[in-house]
Amino acid sequence: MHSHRLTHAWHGCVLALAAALTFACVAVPSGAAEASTAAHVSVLLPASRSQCPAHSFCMWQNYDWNNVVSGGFWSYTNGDYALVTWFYVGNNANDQATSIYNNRAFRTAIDIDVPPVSDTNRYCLAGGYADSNLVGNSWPGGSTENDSISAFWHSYDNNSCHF
Ligand SMILES: [Ca+2]
Ligand SMILES: [Ca+2]
Repeated sequence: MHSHRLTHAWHGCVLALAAALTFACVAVPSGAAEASTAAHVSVLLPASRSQCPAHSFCMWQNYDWNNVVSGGFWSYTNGDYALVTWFYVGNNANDQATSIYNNRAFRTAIDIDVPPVSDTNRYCLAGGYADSNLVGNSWPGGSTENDSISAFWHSYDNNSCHF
């Protein structure tokens, strides 16, 4: 499988570079060397919360807001959706999100179901809210939050979701 080999080759390259940088940091622990190393590390990890466009709610299939090697990334930008209305996250994103970032000044709600079947299993996230790993999180009803988000709702301010 050609693409499979490429993925492994890229992964190996990243690991080798990370190991080299770690060694450099330990071997030359001067302030200048540390600054240089930090800059290189940031280049090695381009995918992060910064991947989320302005005024958007974003979800990643993997933890740490990272889809460098694999995994989906989905963004829902303010203005593309009616406000205070539930929307399906889409077939690809449904029940997949493990890290999320509300890169909006306003609140965004999420729900376990679409359309929501009750008021129980939903959250109203504040503007700027971020969670790098939903594993271990639960909905108010007790079920696991990881790989379960199916709907989102854009509020029009940061006071509440105005359900
Ligand atoms: Ca996931
Ligand atoms: Ca769901």
